[in-house]
Amino acid sequence: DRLKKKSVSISIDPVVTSVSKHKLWPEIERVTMEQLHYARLDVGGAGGWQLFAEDGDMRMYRREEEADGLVVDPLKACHVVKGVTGREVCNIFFSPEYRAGWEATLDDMTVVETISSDTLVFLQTHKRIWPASQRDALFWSHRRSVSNTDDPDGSDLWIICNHSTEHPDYPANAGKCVRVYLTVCLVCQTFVDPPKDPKNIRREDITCKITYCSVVNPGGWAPASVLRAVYKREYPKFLKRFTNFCIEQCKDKPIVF
Ligand code: 18C
Repeated sequence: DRLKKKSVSISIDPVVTSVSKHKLWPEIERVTMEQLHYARLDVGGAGGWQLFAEDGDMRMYRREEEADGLVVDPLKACHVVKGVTGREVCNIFFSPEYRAGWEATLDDMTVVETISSDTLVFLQTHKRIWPASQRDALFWSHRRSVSNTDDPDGSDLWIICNHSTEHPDYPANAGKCVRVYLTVCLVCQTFVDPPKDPKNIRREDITCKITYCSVVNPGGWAPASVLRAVYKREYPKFLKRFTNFCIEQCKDKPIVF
């Protein structure tokens, strides 16, 4: 009987194995789960979040914070979008082919490493804001779904986590750009109302709840007043533009749950 048990073969997906052996994997795992936890915390109470933008169902909160004299204000935003699923929204946020369609601050984007189909490393250069230097960002981006046992009405969660990293071929501050350091997450959950047999669900029955969190360290000198003004203008613009882009992309396509 013992011998029989030993001969049972276990098949391990080679892609999953190689991802989990990548040197960044422990960090990707830890930061993604930390960000998910952080995104799910309420903005009320002792967190000190102040509402700075509101438009329809969109709410944006920030905390004024500095690190070594640089503005690093954390941002947390909530939005509710009809007609799209969390999986669709996360797919558009993650996939390189859509980025230029919604990321208005972008000058250039390159995928410098494919760790897995759900984990990429991006190098981006962003538009310059006078009088500061142009910025670039090098970060891993990871997509995953997480089963959701806490909320019986909602579906599983989808999360994209972006976090700055290093790469020997792309050192920071080597050219004209100053490197920014970011930790960003987008967490989405789909709700169907009224509850229906899955094959009869139409886009108008679907709602996607979005939480977006971001901390960006500007990496070098930038006047605080200009930076806070850019922040106040660009984040609401981003979330509206991005969610409208998702609605447009999905509207005539079959629903992807
Ligand atoms: O999360 C978002 N996008 C993802 C995919 O691109 C990813 C990238 C985040 C980039 C973070 C910001 C990088 C620097 C931007 C420079 C500002 C350009 C503004 C141009 C205006 C004409 O996670 C969505 C990101 C939405 C970004 C909103 C703006 C954030 C500003 C934060 C300040 C950063 C420091 C800028 C230094 C110069 C300021 C004087």
